[in-house]
Amino acid sequence: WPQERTLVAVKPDGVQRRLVGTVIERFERRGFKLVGMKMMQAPESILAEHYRDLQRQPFYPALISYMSSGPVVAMVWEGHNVVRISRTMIGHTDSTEAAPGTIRGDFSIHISRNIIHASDSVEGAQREIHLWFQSSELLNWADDGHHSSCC
Ligand code: YYY
Ligand code: MG
Repeated sequence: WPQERTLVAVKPDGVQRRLVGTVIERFERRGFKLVGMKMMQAPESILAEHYRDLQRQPFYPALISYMSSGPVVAMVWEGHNVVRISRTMIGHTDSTEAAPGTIRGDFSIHISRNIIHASDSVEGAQREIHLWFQSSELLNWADDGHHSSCC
């Protein structure tokens, strides 16, 4: 069946705190497949579209400023139920509520510096993947067994 995909992004505070490797390790260890990844200074045009539903929130200007404050690492992960499982793995938006064992629960103490983004629905994931990535940047590679044997 067609595999589900989601957009995950390590936010500027996660990059500053050298948590990119930790995030990748957790997603790989869970069993998901990395099909796209890039480091970028997120343009305001992408951020405005990405957070379009939050434009009227009081924290919106600070959110855009924070997301523009340094590079992010955007990734597309693939696998069964990856959207819902990723949300569970990153934890509650508000660090106060984020359970230990989740990425936010292990590494964040404030909602405005919560390390990581993950899409919150399958439809949202499709929208965000197309917003952040060209289709040519997504690699549909096959597991061929070489990683577990050979040389
Ligand atoms: O999807 P998620 O990131 O968990 O939360 P959203 O409700 O989509 O909000 C996006 C982003 O906005 C959140 O990760 C931090 C920021 N934010 C904030 O700074 N203050 C709030 N009261 C709510 C959200
Ligand atoms: Mg969200």
